[in-house]
Amino acid sequence: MRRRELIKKVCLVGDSGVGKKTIAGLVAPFEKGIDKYTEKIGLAVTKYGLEFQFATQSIRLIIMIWDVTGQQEYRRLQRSYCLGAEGVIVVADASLPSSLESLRGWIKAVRGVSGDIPAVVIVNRIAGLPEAARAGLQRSLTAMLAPFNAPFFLVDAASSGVAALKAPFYELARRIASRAAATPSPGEPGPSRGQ
Ligand SMILES: Nc1nc2c(ncn2[C@@H]2O[C@H](COP(=O)(O)OP(=O)(O)OP(=O)(O)O)[C@@H](O)[C@H]2O)c(=O)[nH]1
Ligand SMILES: [Mg+2]
Repeated sequence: MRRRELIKKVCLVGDSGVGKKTIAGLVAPFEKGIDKYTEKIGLAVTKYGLEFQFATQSIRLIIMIWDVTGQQEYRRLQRSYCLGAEGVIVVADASLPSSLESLRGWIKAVRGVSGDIPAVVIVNRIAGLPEAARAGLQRSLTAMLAPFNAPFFLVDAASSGVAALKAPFYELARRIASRAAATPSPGEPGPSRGQ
């Protein structure tokens, strides 16, 4: 069994105020010093380690989550923040239709600089949605995101448990790890060549 340790950059994007910082904070609390940094330049990085087992290898994956603010004043920097990302999490707010309409644009913008990387979508603040509206939202997200091969997760930062908030991060990490399992990094021996 081959063991590998990989560090991958993940971008956390979405319109301003949709809950990116809140969700990232609940999933993996920021370190104090880094969080202060956020307020100044609109970026925080959270480290998150996971272990994946595949048929012929085990991968210890560390994802570095770059929380890229959605604020308009940073619009010009947002693409460059995502350079070199190997996964993207896009967040929207179920009570803000414009943030849902922005989802595709965010995926396209990040893939435009980082290539065809795995994407997952989080729709936050679903607590206030009546059952019928929730079903409608699920239908429209399914249709909207199918061309991007991006699964979506409905959550509520204020009332969902941490496990539900972690699910999209775990799913993205799983996709990144399985991609890495199939493609060796430069300098590493390929799976067919063994150790
Ligand atoms: N009631 C409620 N409030 C929420 C929820 N998620 C986030 N908030 C609040 O919404 C506000 C904005 O959340 P942030 O996490 O800062 O949003 P952001 O996406 O990081 O915003 P930018 O950095 O501007 O792009 C904060 O005051 C949060 O406390 C939620 O699920 N329910
Ligand atoms: Mg933020």
